[in-house]
Amino acid sequence: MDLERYLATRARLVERELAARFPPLRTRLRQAIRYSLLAGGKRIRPILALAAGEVAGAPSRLVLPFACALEMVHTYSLVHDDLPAMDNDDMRRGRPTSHKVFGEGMAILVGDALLTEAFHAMATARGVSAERTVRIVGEIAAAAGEGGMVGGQALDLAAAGRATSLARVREIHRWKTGALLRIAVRAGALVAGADGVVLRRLTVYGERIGLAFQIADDILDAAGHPASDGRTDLELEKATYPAVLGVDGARQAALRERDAALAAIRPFGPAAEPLRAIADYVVERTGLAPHAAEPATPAAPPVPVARARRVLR
Ligand code: GRG
Repeated sequence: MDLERYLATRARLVERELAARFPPLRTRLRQAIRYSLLAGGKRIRPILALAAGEVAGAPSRLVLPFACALEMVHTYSLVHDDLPAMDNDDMRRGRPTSHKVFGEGMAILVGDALLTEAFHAMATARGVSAERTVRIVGEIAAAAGEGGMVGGQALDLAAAGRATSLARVREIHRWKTGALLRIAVRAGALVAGADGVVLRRLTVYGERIGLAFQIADDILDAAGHPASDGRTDLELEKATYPAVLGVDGARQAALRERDAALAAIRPFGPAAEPLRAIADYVVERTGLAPHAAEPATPAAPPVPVARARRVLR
């Protein structure tokens, strides 16, 4: 499959929907929201939701409000994470951070608005039963909140500058980054009404891919890769895989997570090709990982990961 094309079409779908939800307005708040939300970004969370929906049998138009909600939650977390009280970053998605352009107060409000509007988008989604919607909303709230992303951020702040163990780093990553990626996959499946073994397998995929993604991000950061803008983990004295295992150990760990993700979705057939290609891409964006030893679908042509890297950067 052509991963580049797949990612580009799905990202366009998400971009169009986000732009339609936040059309230009004269207010400074709307300008600031659009500045951060429509600034590019890989859109990996909404794309995972759409891809999991395809595996489980949900049309994109039904998954889209939930996919966009995930991107809104993610963008709010980036805007708040960049604030002086947190990572104090000047650059995000290749441009000056929200607080640098609009001021700290407005950047806080951008995050507040995006988080709230994410739940508005899900509550007003059409075509999905109220029961399913409530379940997805509850799961996204849990993944974003104290027991997920925000809790992980708190652990991360507390761990900065201290010696830490692999178990602790894994826990921080699972909460801070993994929870949202995991629920992105589950959300797509839940829109389709997936349950039982399909949901379990997709959940394992989401968990493993979430960890692989964060480890890869740690490696890129340690290597000073241009994909990771802002201040480095080293400067911030963050708990990372390379800090605990070294870069090679971290790479091996990312590969193990990728392989576990691929194993979880092995029975799924051609509809899962995008998820397989994304799993490969997630570790290959570190530039040093080989393909999975056992191709998931032997007949499938190699995924053009080099080109996909350009799209996702
Ligand atoms: C609630 C303030 C607050 C923070 C939550 C997710 C998070 C914790 C902070 C974001 C900062 C950060 C660098 C987290 C690591 C996760 C990560 C790799 C974020 C970048 O995600 P990408 O690569 O970014 O998907 P794009 O720009 O492509 O969307």
